[in-house]
Amino acid sequence: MKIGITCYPSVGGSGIIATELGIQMAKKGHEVHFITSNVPFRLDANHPNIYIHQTDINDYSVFRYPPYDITLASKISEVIVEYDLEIIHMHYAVPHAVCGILARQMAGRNVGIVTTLHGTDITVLGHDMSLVTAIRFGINGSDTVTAVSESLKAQTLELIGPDKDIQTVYNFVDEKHFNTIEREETKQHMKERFGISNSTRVLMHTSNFRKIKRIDDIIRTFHEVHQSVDSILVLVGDGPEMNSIRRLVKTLGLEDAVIFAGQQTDVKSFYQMSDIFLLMSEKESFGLALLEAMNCGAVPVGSTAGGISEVIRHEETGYLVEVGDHETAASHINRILAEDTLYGSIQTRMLEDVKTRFHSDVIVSEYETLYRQLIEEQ
Ligand code: GMT
Repeated sequence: MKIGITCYPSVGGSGIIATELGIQMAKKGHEVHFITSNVPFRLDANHPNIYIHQTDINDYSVFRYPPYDITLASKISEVIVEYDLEIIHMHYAVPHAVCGILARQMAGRNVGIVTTLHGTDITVLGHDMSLVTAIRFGINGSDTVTAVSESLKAQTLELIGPDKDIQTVYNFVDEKHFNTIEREETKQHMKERFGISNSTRVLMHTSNFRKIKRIDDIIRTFHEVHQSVDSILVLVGDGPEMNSIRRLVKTLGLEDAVIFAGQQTDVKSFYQMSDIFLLMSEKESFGLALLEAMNCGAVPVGSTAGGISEVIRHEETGYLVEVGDHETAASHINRILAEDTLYGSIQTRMLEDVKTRFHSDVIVSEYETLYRQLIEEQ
C-alpha cells in the first residue's frame, strides 16, 4: 500500500503513535510518506520505504497568521498525485482531517482518508463552539475514523454528534524500545547518576506539564508517601505549569526529594528506574506514557479520567483513584511499596496485560486491516 501520514511532529503521544505506526507499516513493506511541518521527532534513523515531505510554512508579512492548514493541504495534494497514494492517515480531526479532505479535492484523486482522534482535538477543542462545526466536518468527511479509547469515542459522539461510525483502536507500545531488558542495571546506573541510594523508592511522572495533567495532585500524593517511605519523585518534561509546580514543591518543603529532570531524550531509563508511575490528569484520552512506563516495569497509579481506566485495571495491573484524590493514591502507593509480594504480582500481571492488549503487532495489524478494507471499498 502507498500511505501518507500527517501528524504534529513535535513531542507528544499523537506524534509518537503516528510515527511508530508509519515505521511499522514501512517494515511490513508498505510505502510510507510523512507529510508534516517538521521531521517527526522519533524518526531518527534511515528507514527504507519511508519518505519525508516537509511543508514550509511561510510567514508572509501581509498575513497576520501563517497559512499552516492551506499550505499543508496543498503539499498533501501534491504528494497524493506524485506518489499515487491510496490512503492518507490524518492524526487529529482539526486541522489535519480537514486538510486531508481539502487535499483530496485539490488532487482530484480517490484517495481514502483515515482519521485518528487523539483527545485534545475533542476533549479541549470540542468545547470551543467555534470549532465544533470544523471538527464534525473533518470526521464526517473522512472515510474511516478511529479513536484511541472507548472513552474518547463516547465523548466525541456526545460533544460533536457526527454521522460517522467511530472505531476504537487503542494505542500501542514500541516494545523493542520500552521494555524491562536490563531494568536492574539501568536502575542502578540512573540512581548513581542522580545520587539516589539503592533502597530509596522512585516515583515518576512525565508529560508536557499542562494544567489538565494536574501535577499538583502528583506532588501532594508524593508529599504523603514521602512522610512514611524513603522515596524520591522524578519529573521529566517541561511546560506551562512548571513554575507553579516548583513553588508548590518549595512550599511543601520537598526541594531535596523532587528531581526536575526537564526534557529528556532517553525517557526509557527514567521509566526503568521507577517503581511507580503517576498520571493523575483531569482529561486524558489514553495516556501513552503510562503504557511506556508499564512496559518498562513501573507500576501505574492513575486517575479515572478518560481512557486511563481502560489502560489500568484497578487492583490488577495498577491503581485508579478519582480525579483529585491524592490521599487514596498515596495510601495505595504506601501499601504496594510496603508489600513486595503484592508489588511483584501486580507488576507481573501488568506486563502480561500490556503484551496482550497493547502489543504493536496487534494494533498495527488492526490499522492495516482498516487501510485494506478502505482501499477495497474505494
Ligand atoms: O497529552 C498531551 O497533551 C499530548 C496529546 C497529543 O496530542 O499528543 O496526547 C493525546 O494523544 C495521545 C496519543 O493518542 C494520548 O495518549 C493522550 O492521552 C492524549 N492527551 C489527552 O487526551 C490530554
